[in-house]
Amino acid sequence: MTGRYRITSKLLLSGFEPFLGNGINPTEAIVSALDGDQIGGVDGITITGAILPVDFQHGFERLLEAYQCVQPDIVLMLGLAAGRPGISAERIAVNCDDSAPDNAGCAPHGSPIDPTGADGYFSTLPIERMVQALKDHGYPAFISNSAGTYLCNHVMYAMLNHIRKTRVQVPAGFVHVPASHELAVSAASSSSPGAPLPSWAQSDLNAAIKIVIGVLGEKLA
Ligand code: PCA
Repeated sequence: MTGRYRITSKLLLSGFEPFLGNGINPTEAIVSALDGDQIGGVDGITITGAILPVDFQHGFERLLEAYQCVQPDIVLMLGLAAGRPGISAERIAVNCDDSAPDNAGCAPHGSPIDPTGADGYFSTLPIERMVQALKDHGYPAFISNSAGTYLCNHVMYAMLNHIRKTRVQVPAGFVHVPASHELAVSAASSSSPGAPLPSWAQSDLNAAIKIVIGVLGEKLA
């Protein structure tokens, strides 16, 4: 991230509904817990939450609706990356949908998200500082160089593409979170035996995202 934004800011926080074999999406619980919160006092960040459908046709539509309604100063998108051991700040989104079926049964094979868009967009959030702050608070975190080619990459790409094409200065980016204990337990009991998913307490996931938002609220030098 290279610009500045006001100390008093509106942050749009998105998460997703459950998808594929995951009966729970911990990002839904994070967004519900933080919706309406003010982080950093009266001069801090006010959070508005949006839960998106895991649907190539309607996922970004829902995010854009919330974006246009809230007119946020910052956009932080969240998604579940079941199997990853820590919080991962995504570096880049690519112009490609290529995946297993979404919740509406749509399984794209290498289609561009926007045929007129750039091949990729870098996150405009301070990903290094976000990861460092998480580690400083004792939470495992890392930068990820691929958000995949499913819904998370799709909405990250589409949001950054929209921001670029409308020539506004709104920092935006994506953070993947690991499974919650609840998801790991339900996955272990519903699928074939194997190592359980790495998982975190939901309260730690919520706390970690608050730390990330705290970083976004710091005035950039
Ligand atoms: N994770 C999926 C889509 C929805 C979610 O929470 C992904 O990583 O693309």
